[in-house]
This record gives sequence, structure tokens and C-alpha cells, in this order.
Amino acid sequence: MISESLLARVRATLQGNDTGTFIKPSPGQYPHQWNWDSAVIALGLSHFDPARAWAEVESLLASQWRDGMVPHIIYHHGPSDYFPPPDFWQTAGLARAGDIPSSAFTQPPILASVVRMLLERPSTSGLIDDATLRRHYERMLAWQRWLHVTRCPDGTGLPCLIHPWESGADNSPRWAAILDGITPVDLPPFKRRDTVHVKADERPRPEDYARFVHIINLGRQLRWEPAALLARMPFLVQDIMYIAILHRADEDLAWLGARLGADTREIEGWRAGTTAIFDQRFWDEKRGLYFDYDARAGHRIEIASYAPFTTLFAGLPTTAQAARLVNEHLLNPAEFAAGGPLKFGVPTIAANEPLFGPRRYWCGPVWVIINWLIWHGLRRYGYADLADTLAADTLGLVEAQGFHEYYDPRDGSACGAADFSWSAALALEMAA
Ligand code: 2M8
Repeated sequence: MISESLLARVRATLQGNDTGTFIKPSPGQYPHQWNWDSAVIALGLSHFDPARAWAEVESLLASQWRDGMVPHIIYHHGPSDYFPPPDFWQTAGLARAGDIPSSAFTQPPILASVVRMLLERPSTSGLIDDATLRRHYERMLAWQRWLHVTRCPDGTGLPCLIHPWESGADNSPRWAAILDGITPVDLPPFKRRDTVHVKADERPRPEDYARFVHIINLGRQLRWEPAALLARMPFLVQDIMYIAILHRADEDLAWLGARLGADTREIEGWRAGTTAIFDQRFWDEKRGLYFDYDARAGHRIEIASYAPFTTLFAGLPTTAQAARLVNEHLLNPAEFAAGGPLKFGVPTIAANEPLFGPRRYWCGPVWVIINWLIWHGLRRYGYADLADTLAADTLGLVEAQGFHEYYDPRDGSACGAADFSWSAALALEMAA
């Protein structure tokens, strides 16, 4: 049940971040449109302004590049005080780029799943016509094809990420070993802006930020040419959360295609391909966990993070694997559950990992979007009580602290940016 007071606070937060064209992730820190933020924000909007939810989808897809990619940051209204500014990406004149200034890589493709969720809601489904829906379908199909084909170096259909920002979990310890091996050289001049708005010790370390900029600079030098990126970028990763979200997006896109009478065999082929290789590449039978894969070095990245739990969202684990993820890890107070060093779950890194950092960005804090993905996954696998508890705990956090970007799992205190759009939107989703 959604209380009137929660609905009013969510509405005030999202309206406060509304630029008219899109909704900002937060007022000061993130003044542009972000890909996966906008998608899940549309879910929140559907509860009080369903037409605006579809407008959010429309504005995101309008940024699509000619080659199919949907970029991660879209600068609809030009530069701001955010770094990097639009021209830092050096995409002007690129034949494959889109019409709206944007970053030059992408983010987790959750949009098709969001579109399906919107269509399954009586309040939103009647507000989109078939022609628009068909256009959205074609665009999402092109994006997901770009991921399975253009971004896949090994014929498996598993896409590779070329920058930590594509994962959405920018400075996750999952990427630490790769980043440690990268020495920035000839960095273009830049000035960080993120630590103006948020305390430095809650943001990526300066040495990692320099590496983020260095990798962007390498992409610029390669003119963002997809084959060259796969061949040359020092960060080349198959991320289990990213692939899980894509697998679920394939399922939901196929559902939409069937509804529109389209031939969905290509999508079914991607789904079969991912299912066939997922365990072999990512599952560690000894640990009972999935691990990301460093495709440049050719080995798994053995860090226990929230990411394996997001595979439940995609239906990838068997029931036996799901039971191991839940019983040995999600419910383990030494790692992810409350009761040991933690009062709140789900931390983004296990509490007993050496690189656990409870207040630093993606190094340990609780994120509402991650809890929301896990909540969906638990329900999908029949862990209804556990899902209810996770939703109640997450709502308790936002009730006590407000809609923050992330929360310290030791005491629930707020970290990062305030008035954060997806924390508001997804709290509403879990309440509903
Ligand atoms: C964070 O990423 C941006 C760069 O893309 C940043 O730190 O400046 C991440 O948490 C990402 O997942 C999120 O989409 C974005 C906006 O909320 O912020």
C-alpha cells in the first residue's frame, strides 16, 4: 500500500528534479539525463503522472545513436557545472553518433523491462499508441542487438563493458584490480565537480577518477570505433549484473514483440545463447556465487558483491543455485545480511571483503535500485517473505533518512546526493 505521505514526497522529489524534457537523478550532482536512472524513474512517475512516464521513455530513446547504442549521459540542454561536459567526449561529427549531445558509451539496458512493466499497468497501458510502441520496440531491439553483437568480442553474445561507468557501479571493488593496472598518461586537463556536492570520502578516490578520465581519453583517440574499443581498451569486462539485466530485457522485449506481432526469433536466439554460456563463464560451484569476467585478462574477478543476486531478476540461476545464493550469502550476516557488522542490507560488497568501504560510493553502501532488483528476483524465485522484509527494510531506510543516493549499511545513515530520484521512484515501487 502506498501512503499519501510517501506519494506526496516522491512526487515533490521527482517534480523538483524535472527539467521538462527529462528528470535529473538529483538536483546538484547530476544535472543531465542518465540512461538507467530515467528508465526506473518512469516507473515512479507512473503512479501519479502516467503520461509523464511515457515522456521519460521517449526522451531517453531520442538520444539513440545511429548504430543502435543508447548513451549513458544525455545533455539535452547543453553543458552545466557537471564534469565531463558534452564536448569532452569528442563525438561531434561522428557518423554513428546521435542528434543529441551525449556520452559515448552506454549503461545497464533496463528500459525494455520498464516498458513491459508500464504496459502491464492499467493506468499507463492505454496512454501509448501502437505506432509509438512499435517505434520504441525497434529502437530497443537495435540497442540490445548492438550489445549482443557489436559489443561482443568472442561470438558468445555476452557484451563487454569498456568503462566502469557503463556498469552503473563506477568504482566497485569488482573493478579495482583492473583499475590498479592502469596508469594514466597524457591526461587532458579536467576538474572534478562531483566532490563539490558530495564529501570526497563518499566518492571515488582521486587515483580512480584519473583512470576513469584516462579511459575516456583512450576512447576519444580511437574515435569510439566499436571494433577498436574491443581490441584496445584496457578495461574489458563481462559484468554479471549488466548481462542479467540484458537477459531480462531480452525476455521482456520478446514479450513486447509477440504483442506487436513481430518475429522474435532473433531475441530468442540471444536468450538461448546467454543461458547456454552463463554458468560456464560466471558460476563458481565451490563458492556458490557468480563472478564477473575480466575479458582482457581471461579470468574471473573473485569479489563477493551484490551482483550475483541480480541474476535472480533475470531468472538465470536454477532453483538450487538460487538457494545457495540466498542461504549461503544473502542471509549470511558476515557478508550481506543484518545481524553481524551490518544493520541494513543489501550492501554492494560483502562486509568481509577486504575492499568493503561502507560509505564510499559503490564499495559497500546500500542502494535502493539494487534492493529493488533483488526484491524482484526474490519474488520471481518464490522467496516472498524475504522479499517483503527487504522492501520493508528499504522503505524504513528512506522513511528515516529521506531519498538519498546511498546509505551506510552499518547504521543506515545517508550518503551521497540528497533528493535522489530513483530512490524516491523505487521506494514507491516497493511500497506498491
Ligand atoms: C553515477 O555515475 C556517474 C557517471 O555516470 C557519476 O558518478 O558521475 C552512478 O551511480 C550511475 O550508476 C548513475 O546512473 C549516475 C546517476 O545517478 O551516477
